[in-house]
Amino acid sequence: MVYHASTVWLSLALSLFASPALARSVGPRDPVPEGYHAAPYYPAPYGGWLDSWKDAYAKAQDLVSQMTLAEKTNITSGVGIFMGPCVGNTGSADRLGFPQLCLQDSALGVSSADNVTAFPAGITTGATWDKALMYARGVAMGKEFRGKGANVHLGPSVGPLGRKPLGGRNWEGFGSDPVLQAKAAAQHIRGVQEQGVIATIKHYIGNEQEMFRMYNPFQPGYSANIDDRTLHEVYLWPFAEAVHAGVGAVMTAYNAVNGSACSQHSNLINGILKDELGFQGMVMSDWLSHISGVDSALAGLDMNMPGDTNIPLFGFSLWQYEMTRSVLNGSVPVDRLNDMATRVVAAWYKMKQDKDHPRPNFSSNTRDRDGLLYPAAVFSPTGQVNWFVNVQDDHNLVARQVAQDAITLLKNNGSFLPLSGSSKLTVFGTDAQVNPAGPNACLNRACNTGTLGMGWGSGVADYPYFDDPISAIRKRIPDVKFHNTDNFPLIIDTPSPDDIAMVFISSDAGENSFTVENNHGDRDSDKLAAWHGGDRLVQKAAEKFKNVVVVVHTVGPLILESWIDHPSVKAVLFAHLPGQEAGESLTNILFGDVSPSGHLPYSITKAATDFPDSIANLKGFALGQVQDTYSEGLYIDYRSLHQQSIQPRFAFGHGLSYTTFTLTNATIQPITTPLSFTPPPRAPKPSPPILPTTLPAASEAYTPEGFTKIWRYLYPWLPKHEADAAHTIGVEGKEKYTYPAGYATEQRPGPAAGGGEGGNPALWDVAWEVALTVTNAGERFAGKASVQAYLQFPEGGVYETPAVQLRDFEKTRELGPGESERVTVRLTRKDVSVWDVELQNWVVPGAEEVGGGRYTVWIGEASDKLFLACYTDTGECEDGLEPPV
Ligand SMILES: *[C@@H]1O[C@H](CO)[C@@H](O)[C@H](O)[C@H]1NC(C)=O
Ligand SMILES: *[C@@H]1O[C@H](CO)[C@@H](O)[C@H](O)[C@H]1NC(C)=O
Ligand SMILES: *[C@@H]1O[C@H](CO)[C@@H](O)[C@H](O)[C@H]1NC(C)=O
Ligand SMILES: *[C@@H]1O[C@H](CO)[C@@H](O)[C@H](O)[C@H]1NC(C)=O
Ligand SMILES: *[C@@H]1O[C@H](CO)[C@@H](O)[C@H](O)[C@H]1NC(C)=O
Ligand SMILES: CC(=O)N[C@H]1CO[C@H](CO)[C@@H](O)[C@@H]1O
Ligand SMILES: CC(=O)N[C@H]1CO[C@H](CO)[C@@H](O)[C@@H]1O
Repeated sequence: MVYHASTVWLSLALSLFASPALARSVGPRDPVPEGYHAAPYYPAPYGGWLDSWKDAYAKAQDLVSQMTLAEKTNITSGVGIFMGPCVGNTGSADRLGFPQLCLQDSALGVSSADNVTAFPAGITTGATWDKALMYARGVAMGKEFRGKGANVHLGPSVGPLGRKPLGGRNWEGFGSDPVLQAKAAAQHIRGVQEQGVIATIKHYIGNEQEMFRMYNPFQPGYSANIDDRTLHEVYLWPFAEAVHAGVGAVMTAYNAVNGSACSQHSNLINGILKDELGFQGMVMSDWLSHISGVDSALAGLDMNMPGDTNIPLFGFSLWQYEMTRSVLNGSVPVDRLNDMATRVVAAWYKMKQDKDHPRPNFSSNTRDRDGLLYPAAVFSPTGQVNWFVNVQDDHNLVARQVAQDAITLLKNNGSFLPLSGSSKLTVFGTDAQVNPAGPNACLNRACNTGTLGMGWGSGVADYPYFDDPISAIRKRIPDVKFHNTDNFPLIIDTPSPDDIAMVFISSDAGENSFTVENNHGDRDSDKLAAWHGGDRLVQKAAEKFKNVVVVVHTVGPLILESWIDHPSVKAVLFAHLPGQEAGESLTNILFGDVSPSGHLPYSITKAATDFPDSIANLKGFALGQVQDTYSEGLYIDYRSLHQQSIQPRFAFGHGLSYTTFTLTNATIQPITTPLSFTPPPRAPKPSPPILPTTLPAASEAYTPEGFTKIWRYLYPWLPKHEADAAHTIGVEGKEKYTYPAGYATEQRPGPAAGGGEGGNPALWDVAWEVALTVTNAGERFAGKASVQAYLQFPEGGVYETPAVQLRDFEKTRELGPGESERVTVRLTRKDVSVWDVELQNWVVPGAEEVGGGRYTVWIGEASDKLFLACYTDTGECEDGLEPPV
């Protein structure tokens, strides 16, 4: 979440409510539905016990051991919103050479900055189904964040996961499936962090709609009520994979889970993230979601962003000077603050930011060269804030490749596409041309004017330029007719039978901080219809023209029924959200330079009601806490449709090519088998070395003499008398903080499901490998094939599982006619496991100990094109089968 400086004064109107007394402790909660509970989990596990982080922790401990109390509290909190160049700026420990950290949005590029690349959005990247491109986009983005001097990249986003088609921020992530999200996120994280930038997996967890997500003085954020198995097998899955990939930071979500706010949920942070998943980096709050001081620290939060309470700009924080006081008075144990600070510094060392990491050379607050250094201060010094460093390099190439390889051909009746250069084309729709006021005319892209390249909110970046579809089409067909309107013209030349209408339509969504055309972040107003009457525009064009091609820029699925079967509608392309490279990426496909190879990262149903109410609808206003209960369990997207035997219009994973592929000669190879029912026991959790826990001297908290404070900037210091008073309480130990129920101080041994980054290391043992030959069976076009592997669990058994679940995918290189490639997909122990809530562990339902059973690995180009299967019991593969669903 990001406020622009121009909204500062708006926020001031909230001044009536500005008081630290608004803090909400973990204490009494609003009632959640029967059976959902947020069990306490204390204490916060120390970081530093895993080999992969050992060196970083050794250096971090050395540095933190030299820090004063005020230095430690300084680096674990922001210094206030708009108090520096980045959307988040921490305090520093300058004396020891530890700088302020710059935390910057977004998941698709450096936000609020000039001379950067506006990459295709996450949903577009997911639609490529191409791990190499997911990685390459991460590499390019990491270079840009580093080049601008950011330490922390606030991406990737895998939460929302895309449970609700109407959800506002689904497009920031990679698609409505845990494995697609997980593999894309892992590639992205690897790419970004290899450039020395800390990636942040967000938003942890259950942020599946925008409306009512935030705590405010009148109402708590909604509660996502999720049962343990669903959490593990669906929503946590991509977070676990991100931790396994070594992600340096996690951001908590605005909403609550089971009634307890994510920023202070001890079970989610201490229990699941830090103990079970063994997360070694730092956990930050989402912007202005910090609602308790001591309690959030005890629950495992390591960094408060941007430093303020949830009402910003008054110079109030629940940490900084209050954290200093809480440690001095004995409420927050010294070892907790040490661990918080060490986690922050360890992430910094892990990405080698101690070696020549650039300082921020841009400002999120202005595009001018000079500006206020601390815009939120009442009196701020000014100086140079923008150096206009161009970090784009040749990243337009990877951006275009992603945009192009994501384009998903849903329908192509009679091989209508590709077009020839002599096609007689008439283009309709405002979505074909860039916003006439400029691509960045709307603050945070909070409008849907012109070609839709990204959604709105904090998850955006400024376009350096915009290659729009109409300009790219004119390069091919200079005299193309263009009706830049969403109303079909009343008078139009009668088209001849070979005239082609190309209609551009869109659907937008974004963050709840902005409302666009009555959509409050989520698509609550337009729902699953095209905006601006786009469906009507297609119908009118189809009445008039014999040949219609529809191009859709969209944040997610739409209902296409009003025109999809019209005989004039020959071809439909989903171009998703292409970012700056919307034009040539599209014409390369339209005119057949390359075959389309994108595949749907979600299902497109015939009716919104094809999903149960808990998925299909947003939760509306309620008195007290809005309750969003995941009563559908594991059954979202295609899992839900299979369960109900409902045929979608276009299935998850669907995508056509100009050529055809055959998948043959499959083999299945056991690797680490037989599998025991539960993973081999984890290694005991070593006790990491810890720093001394003696109460610091009060003097470590004194404001230095002669220091001139900037009014409303957040500092870690206390006036001498306050520091002394807090210290006295801490030494006497008579006044006790009222700790939350279940509070404990003894480090736990760590759960059986843990043991490494992401969980028990054995979960990543490859159990089976399936290899197959993909051949381009066409005669004219080259193309890339998507190979998708879906797992069917053994029949019977005590664990009910979805009919099939995506477990791995690969994309071939471009294969010429007749060319082949051997492709391998893999199943890990985790892939063939389910989460047993009694055992609190991953179990293998087909293990021999429990009677064995056949797993079927279905391979195909889409979830409804599964004709090839391999069996784990016989080790055989069969072709030409009826699909299982
Ligand atoms: C939420 O409540 C359900 C039902 O009791 C439980 O299975 C799950 O573990 C709880 N989740 C968290 C994160 O506490
Ligand atoms: C805290 O950080 C701010 C901003 O970098 C800095 O001015 C101040 O000196 C720091 N305080 C300590 C104790 O290092
Ligand atoms: C210590 O200070 C914190 C922060 O102001 C406060 O919440 C807590 O109640 C205090 N604890 C004691 C024992 O005074
Ligand atoms: C596909 O095109 C053929 C003619 O080429 C037509 O008969 C048929 O109705 C079309 N199908 C759809 C679904 O539009
Ligand atoms: C089939 O796969 C096997 C095993 O990888 C390989 O040796 C063989 O050459 C393949 N045959 C064809 C026709 O692709
Ligand atoms: C190369 C480039 O795009 N430079 C731009 C960097 O940003 C400044 C300010 O917006 C522009 O004037 C430059 O053209
Ligand atoms: C504040 C700061 O470090 N600015 C630097 C940003 O990058 C440019 C170009 O590398 C430098 O000249 C600035 O000093």
